[in-house]
Amino acid sequence: MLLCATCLGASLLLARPISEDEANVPAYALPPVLVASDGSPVRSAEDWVQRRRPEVMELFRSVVYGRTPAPAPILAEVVEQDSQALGGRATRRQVTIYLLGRRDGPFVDLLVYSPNHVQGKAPAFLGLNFDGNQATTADPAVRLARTWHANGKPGFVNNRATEATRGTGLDRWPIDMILARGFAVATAYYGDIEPDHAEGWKTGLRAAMSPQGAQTAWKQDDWGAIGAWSYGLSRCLDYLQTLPDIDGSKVSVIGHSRLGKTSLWAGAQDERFAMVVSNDSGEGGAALTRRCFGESLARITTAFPHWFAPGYARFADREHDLPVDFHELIALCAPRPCYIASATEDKWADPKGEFLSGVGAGPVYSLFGLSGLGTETWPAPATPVGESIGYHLRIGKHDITEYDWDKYLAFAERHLVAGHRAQGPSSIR
Ligand code: GTR
Repeated sequence: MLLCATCLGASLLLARPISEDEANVPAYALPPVLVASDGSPVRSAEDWVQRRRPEVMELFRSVVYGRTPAPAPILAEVVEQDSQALGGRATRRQVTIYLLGRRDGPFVDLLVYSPNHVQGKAPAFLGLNFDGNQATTADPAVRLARTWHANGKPGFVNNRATEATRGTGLDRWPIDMILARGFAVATAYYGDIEPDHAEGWKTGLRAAMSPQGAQTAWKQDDWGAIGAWSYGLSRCLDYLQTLPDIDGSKVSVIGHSRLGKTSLWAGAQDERFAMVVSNDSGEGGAALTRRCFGESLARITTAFPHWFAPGYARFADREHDLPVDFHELIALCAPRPCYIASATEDKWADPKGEFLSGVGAGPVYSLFGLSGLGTETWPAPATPVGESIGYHLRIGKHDITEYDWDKYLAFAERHLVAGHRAQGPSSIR
């Protein structure tokens, strides 16, 4: 059995040790995605949309991520705009989005760059970031994040970002490349929506949307932080859809790791997202939890209890009783294009389990006459595959890199940009 150093301590506390050995994957049967709760088969796209999809949504809401409240109208204030940003290549907007329409309520500072060379409306990528908008770019005009951030990373002092954090996440946000390919890019700090720790909800969106505020006693199926972050993404989309230079019907939602779990849940719930990208999302994201490979349900709900509906933890070490698995989360994206990516050294996220989720979602894409991954064989590293579901296994560690973005851009070009589609799947190689 292989154990990563950071998991070793935690695994000792769990009933079933963490395993990163394929030999320890138990025999499992996935919940059949195309069998309705009454046992009847689902045979058409219409039947999926009308009958089965709502059932699967309900399972993810009631058991995994919790129930998202009805959206409130936003109030968006453009605080800074420059039509000649980045040496004239982009229009930059910095916008404060008041999530509940009130200036004294929770807000998100959204950074948007749209490419000046695109005539008309550009398709876009929208994703949350880990360290503030200032970390995603060296652009000195980008404002520092204003909300709580864990201390520990260099440049965060007294739980706030300082100038020293500017541009520290450039590798994860190849903004020039995205713009050059004709896409706009929008990003916001996830901690604006809710600080990422067990008590973070008390000063975040979830308390602000609860009648009991910070005194709320959460029920089993109430929403967790992933639900709150996803809600924030949808509100950012509300704003993007108002812009004259962005095509609001061609916005891809993207996220890495915990924010990849978030992009999947955002894309599942909000069908206005035209494409969904999960980068190394792992357990509680793209990975099949029944494989019990790498991070487990028990481990994730122990280490990060606030991410999920409180009731999700009752399936710790009982994955086989879970009425859903994560291939069905990918299926909720259908028929929209969905890209899942893994990394060879990211065993904690179960790369093969992430791929197999895509395989498991395939039958739903087939109902729409679409080919999903187009293969059931886990591809070799650095060999992208897929039609309506994309997949690659990047060589390297848990991260999101230019290699990943290049593949997501090619996939988006193929599916969302007229003219590119005709090139067919080979354009992704
Ligand atoms: C890890 C967690 C993963 C993943 C990752 C991240 O600690 O176990 O599920 O979400 O954090 O977000 O970087």
